[in-house]
Amino acid sequence: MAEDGASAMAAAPSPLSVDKPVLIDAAMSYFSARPRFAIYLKGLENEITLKTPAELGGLKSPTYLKMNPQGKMPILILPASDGRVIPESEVITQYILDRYAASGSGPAPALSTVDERLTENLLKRLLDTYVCVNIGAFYTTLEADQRLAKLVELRKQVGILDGYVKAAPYAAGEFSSADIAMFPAFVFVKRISALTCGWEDVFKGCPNLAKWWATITQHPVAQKLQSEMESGMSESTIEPWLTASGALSQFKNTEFEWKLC
Ligand SMILES: N[C@@H](CCC(=O)N[C@@H](CS)C(=O)NCC(=O)O)C(=O)O
Repeated sequence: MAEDGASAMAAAPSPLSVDKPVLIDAAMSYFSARPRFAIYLKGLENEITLKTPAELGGLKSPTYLKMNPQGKMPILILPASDGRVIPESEVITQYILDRYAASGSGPAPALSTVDERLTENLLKRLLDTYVCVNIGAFYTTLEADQRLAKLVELRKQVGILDGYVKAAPYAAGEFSSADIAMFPAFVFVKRISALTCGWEDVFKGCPNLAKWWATITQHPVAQKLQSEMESGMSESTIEPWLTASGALSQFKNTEFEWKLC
């Protein structure tokens, strides 16, 4: 039994001894970009070190799996004095915003109104539960008909999300953790859908998301993040894994209507 709440939360102690927090992430990863967004907002580039999974032997290496049995990134490895490893992009992001609340800029710890806080939470919940689970359809190993079904579902879920976006001016009204969560996911979807299926506009028929996008892409930290993610997603970088998963050859099969927007 855990001795206190903190150790109960830390399912996986770190096998690494670090003197500063380390975020394990990759430039193109839309989940990793979420805490990176928080790091840049808070000006923590010198406080939190960024490392790639490869530097720890990869996501499925014994060392990594000891820290996150899910074998997924991002994780935040806390200093040896603490010893915990925090998994899950949203939890890491909230931890950074909370722990470093007094630093840099960023969303208010709590948005001004009940309605804004409700929207912030709902957008993140819908994003993670229904949108992000379908993004893998662009690149994971799937039969072509399953791939197409997931892409159709993705379009549907983006449309549902649109119905809750306020775009006044940000997703929940004021700038919030909903913007931090949504922005990297849509940078990724826009880029990979253009490169694979020739999608012209994932926000077609989604006026609120389109309006929100016009605002969020003016944010300097969002611009930095977008540029990093897009540089990490050059055709030459993504082609090997699209080829290995069979996605690339399926997208060339014109029996399927891949261009959904
Ligand atoms: N729910 C997790 C999802 C993380 C996730 O799926 N990350 C991807 C990279 S974008 C990953 O590690 N994929 C490797 C795998 O699933 O094997 C989070 O929010 O952090």
